[in-house]
Amino acid sequence: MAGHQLIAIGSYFEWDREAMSSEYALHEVPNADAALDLPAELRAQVRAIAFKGHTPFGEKHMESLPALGLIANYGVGFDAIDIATASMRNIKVSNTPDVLNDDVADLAVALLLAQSRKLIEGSTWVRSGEWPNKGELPLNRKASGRRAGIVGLGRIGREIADRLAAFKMAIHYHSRKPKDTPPSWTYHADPVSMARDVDYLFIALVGGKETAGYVSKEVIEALGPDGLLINISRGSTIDEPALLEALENGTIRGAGLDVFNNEPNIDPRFLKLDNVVLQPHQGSGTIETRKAMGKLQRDNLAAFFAGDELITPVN
Ligand code: 8YV
Repeated sequence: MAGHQLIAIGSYFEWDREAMSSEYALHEVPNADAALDLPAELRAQVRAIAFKGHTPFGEKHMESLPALGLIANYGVGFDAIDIATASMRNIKVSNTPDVLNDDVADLAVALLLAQSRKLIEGSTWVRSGEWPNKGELPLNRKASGRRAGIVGLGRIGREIADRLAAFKMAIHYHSRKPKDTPPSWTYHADPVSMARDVDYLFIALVGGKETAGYVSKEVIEALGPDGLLINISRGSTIDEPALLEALENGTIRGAGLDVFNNEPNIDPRFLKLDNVVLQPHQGSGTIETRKAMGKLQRDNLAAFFAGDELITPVN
């Protein structure tokens, strides 16, 4: 159907494409730079885009779309979008928070369990056919009942903490300000002191310039040789070279990582480590949640074109 012109940047599922093309005159491009090559006549008419992915969308892209009023982001994190420039140009930005909290928090816990209980090694042990010869898997480590620290107690951080509380863990957290939490949870103003006091460090920060390298070498070292670090936020939130060094030297026991710098071409040093569980940025990657994210993105587009308030505005 030909309604408003809509550029969809990134790779969408069939259910999203069908839904978008039933409402709009849809123009799909694989990334932000490809949008620059669309005909000038079309670009001049486009008032909204559906944005997906992690490659930067900045000033030159906004300049090439002179009528742009909305960037509807598919994802809670909007670090790929230059928000300051968008705001300066009166371009609204929306995202897809909350609908993915459960999945991302589930994956954080799964990474901890996979790391502590050596699930990947256990699976290989069985599949290799060597179980009868090799016998029992070498003993792993107890996961429940220890001390967990959450860096960033936002919506996802809170879901992680609630899950860990059910694993009988003592909950510590670090954020800009203390939050309304159960009285037994411990607030830390300083991430280094928190890392010193916990066994597991979960990173649930918002990505972007403000949090780049926030989990510093000092924080990682403070976690200590029995510590595990789990990151489901953005690779950028950690000093990645310091993390690699700590994993290589055994300064910490291990890590569970769903996010990296330069995805999907991650630092090959990660591939040599046997104390890390690696995942391909799949935190929100369930059918249910991805459908909900697409719907929320489209609901924001519809609200914009109807002249209504955005449902989940960013700026
Ligand atoms: C991605 C995510 O958006 O929501 C986020 O911030 O990182 C993910 O859900 C997903 O990879 C789709 O691009």
